[in-house]
Amino acid sequence: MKVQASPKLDTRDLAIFGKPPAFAEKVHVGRPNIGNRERLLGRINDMLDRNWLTNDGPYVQQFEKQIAEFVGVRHCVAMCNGTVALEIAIRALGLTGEVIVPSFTFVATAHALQWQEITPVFCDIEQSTHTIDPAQIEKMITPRTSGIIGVHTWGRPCDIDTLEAIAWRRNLQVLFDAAHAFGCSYKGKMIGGFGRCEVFSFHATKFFNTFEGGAVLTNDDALAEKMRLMRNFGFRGNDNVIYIGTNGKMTEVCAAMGLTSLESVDEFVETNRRNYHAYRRELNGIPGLTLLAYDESEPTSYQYIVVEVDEQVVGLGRDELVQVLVEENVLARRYFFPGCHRMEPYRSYFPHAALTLPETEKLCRRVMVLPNGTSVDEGAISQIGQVMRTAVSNAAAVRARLAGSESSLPVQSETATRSTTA
Ligand code: T4K
Repeated sequence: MKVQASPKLDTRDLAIFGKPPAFAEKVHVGRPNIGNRERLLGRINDMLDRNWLTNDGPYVQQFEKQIAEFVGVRHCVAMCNGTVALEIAIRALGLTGEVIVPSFTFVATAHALQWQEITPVFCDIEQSTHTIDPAQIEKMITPRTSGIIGVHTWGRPCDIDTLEAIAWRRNLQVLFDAAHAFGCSYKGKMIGGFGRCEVFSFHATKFFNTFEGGAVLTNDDALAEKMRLMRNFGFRGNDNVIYIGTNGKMTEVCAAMGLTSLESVDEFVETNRRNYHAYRRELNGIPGLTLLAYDESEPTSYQYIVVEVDEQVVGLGRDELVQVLVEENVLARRYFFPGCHRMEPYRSYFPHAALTLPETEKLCRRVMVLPNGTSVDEGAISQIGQVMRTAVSNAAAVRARLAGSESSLPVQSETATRSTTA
């Protein structure tokens, strides 16, 4: 990544005013971390020599063992991706009818339910935590409710104790979408061991990746056994299918990447941590911008650099600020925009859902995520911070300029957003 020489100290230095972008190449959110290439290639060569490419091969078995040890949980069932892992976990737990989930999540959480004709019932989040609001959950329980899926958004655990207590009291199952939360912990215990089970994603864009991949972790022996059957068509031994199943297997090459990533996991976290603190320094004191904080007394991955934009204070909306950054080749992302409840098929099924999700609605309009990981360094972060500072300090001029230009973002204005719920 090459930072262009000129600092962006003045409005006229910004790319939206026709100056060269801050970065010669695009800087992405979710650029994969690659560990030791030689060790990865060595493993791939061994795999090719063995001529064993998938179907519970030696790398997958080793990967499962090491992940289970890392997290401190009895079973890790590796899968081809996080979405299929969620689907299998949901099915193995026998969830039916309705399941309560936050709408502020990646759409896979909801799809994994709806794919099996289970209705995701969207619950609001707490503004301070960005995770499901336990106080709202109770109001959404009906006789058809079979479970709750909490999402550890940004790797910050949801209120696990309260969710488990509600589930116990109301005789519901609780599981966690921990796609963001590998390497994070809750009250001193690693995420992976809570609820009936927890689901990780190891997609390329996660700080710890297996190219594509996921896993379900559980301390429940019978549940783990059931999920192993389900991910392999229900086969127990040759020609003996004892259960309905699908193909959820992780391949050997993905496990090879996972084993290699695991060797570098501390390094990845340290890079993220350093970058997070650099962002803290750079964004400090910019009025109206709040960088989401991590609880540093707990292990965390520091993967997500989440900024909330208060339009009233900044004088620019989140979308405008994202547009300024995109023109500088910084591909900041609007996370979980516009919210699952505004995506199909949910938008058609529940046209009035927004009325019960005020905090989700607000957050979807305010949040953006900035690049992190091994592909950015302090120099790049300093330049990104400078662009944001300059844009905010000159909000009126920036807004006027953007109003006269074509937006590259598929912007859904607040007015347009509201009208879809009416
Ligand atoms: N639950 C939650 C809470 C999740 O966040 C996710 C996944 C899931 C469940 C499901 O897990 P998986 O089935 O995915 O394992 C990405 C990821 O595809 C997805 O894994 C992730 N969450 C979601 C939040 O983000 P996109 O649509 O943002 O990906 P994409 O292709 O736009 O890539 C993002 C950026 O990363 C791009 O700017 C380019 C860069 N990139 C991406 C890839 C794949 C690279 O530089 N190299 C690459 O190889 O969905």
